[in-house]
Amino acid sequence: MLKIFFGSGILLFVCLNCFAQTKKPNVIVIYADDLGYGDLSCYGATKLHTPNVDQLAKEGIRFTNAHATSSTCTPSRYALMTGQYPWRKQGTGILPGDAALIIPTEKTTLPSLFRKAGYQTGIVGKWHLGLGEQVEKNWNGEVKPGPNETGFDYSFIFPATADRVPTVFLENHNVVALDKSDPIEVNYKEKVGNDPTGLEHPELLKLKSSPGQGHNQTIVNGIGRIGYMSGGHTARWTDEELSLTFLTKAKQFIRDNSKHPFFLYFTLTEPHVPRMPATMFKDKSGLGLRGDAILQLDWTIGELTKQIASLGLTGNTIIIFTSDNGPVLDDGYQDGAVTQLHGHTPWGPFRGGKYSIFEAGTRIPWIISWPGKIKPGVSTAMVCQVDMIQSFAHLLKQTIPDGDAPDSENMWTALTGKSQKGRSILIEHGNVLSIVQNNWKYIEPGKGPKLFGPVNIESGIDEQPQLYDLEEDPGEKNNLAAQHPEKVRELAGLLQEIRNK
Ligand code: NG6
Ligand code: CA
Repeated sequence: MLKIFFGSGILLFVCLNCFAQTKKPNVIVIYADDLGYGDLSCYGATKLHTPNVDQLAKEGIRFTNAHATSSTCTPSRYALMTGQYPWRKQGTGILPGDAALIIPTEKTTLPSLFRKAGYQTGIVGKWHLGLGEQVEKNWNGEVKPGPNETGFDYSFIFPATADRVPTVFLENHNVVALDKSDPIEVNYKEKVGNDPTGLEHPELLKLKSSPGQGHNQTIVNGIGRIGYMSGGHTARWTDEELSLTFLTKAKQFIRDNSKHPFFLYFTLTEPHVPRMPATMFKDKSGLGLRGDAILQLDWTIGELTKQIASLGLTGNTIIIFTSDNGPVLDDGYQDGAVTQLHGHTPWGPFRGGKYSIFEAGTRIPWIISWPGKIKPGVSTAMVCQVDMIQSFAHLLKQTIPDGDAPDSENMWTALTGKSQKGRSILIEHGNVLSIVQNNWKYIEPGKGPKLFGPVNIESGIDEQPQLYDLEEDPGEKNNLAAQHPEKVRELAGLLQEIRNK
């Protein structure tokens, strides 16, 4: 009797074990907005402490040569979703809040790949890839196509950036908490409705707009925005609650799908402008509202991981934490980011920042954790967000049809730390392109300002070719183009070849 009992117990154990082995892992991609390489203490920040993200890094792999495709948001997000370099496609630059959807609905996307593999897919947070078929759209009915038509079963988003109208959430196809008797109208060309603008009424602003940057159109919650909007008063978000709203929805999605494999794309708004964190974070960092917003981001990660643990999902959940482009201090508001920097270096050891073709434009933090499955450590492999789609296709044993995700490479062995070898070639994208191979970086010549004045960031644009040895000179201080004309020719040729593919 006892024997039979033990025998079946072992069998049960073995079966359970098989089940656990074959269970598809949940995947959460956390995408910060404008968070720099040097903004986290696990990446060397000393003026700011980010214990929750640091914990992820401690349990996972921290990449030191990871990239967004581009030094701004929309193109990087386009690449992450589609596996195509954004500079191949017109109209993938920073979008206004009323733009039409730019993600093709008939091609493989990162979420549609997961969906095909049997996952529940959701996005919570910033979208910034356009909505609807055209600019002129009715925000008061179903707004589509959007995330739900590009692979997400569930979406809770805001359309563009926190500094652009409409300042509302959409859940699936509809604006949340909209009073139909107060319809929303959005216009990026001329003023609509009677709400005051920052230009006419600067005295109403609780966060001062920076001169010459254009954040002085419709005022919502005492903050001047880009673009004009009227109506939708009950639907307008409260900036201090933005992040908590996203966290709550993300946690809800995880809870609702805890018995089913899920893919969650959690796109945070921090530390993008306007930085207006919850009251409990204000003044916490000593570095102004930008630092406070990063502390809020870090707290959010802590809350999320706590919930995953409480649901018993830690060992079966892959978390990737990364950012869409490099850092910027004054991106339109006088919020203390410049005046209270106190020696903090958001760009880490790199040159440039958001908008720039220098390294700090696209070199971003990237952490992957999968407790029990991925051995913790640090990786110097060169990886790029455009590679997520092929890498996850590998994990999910899915094939991507020819022609889809054309620039994506399977980096799964690098991402899981089994190899230190990542991409051999990467194209970086600012106002011009650059190419990196074997630590050589060539920046193509271009025309434009050397300094993006209002944001005070070096553009990296030069009419002369630039060549840097990133191994010896990560700060891109010594242009070696004159010393190595053959390298310049070789990389310029290679860049041209890839561009014409
Ligand atoms: C810029 C905005 C900036 C920010 C950025 C988008 C001006 C002068 N500046 O055009 O404030 O909104 O677009 O940031 O309008 S991103 O991270 O979404 O790319
Ligand atoms: Ca961004």
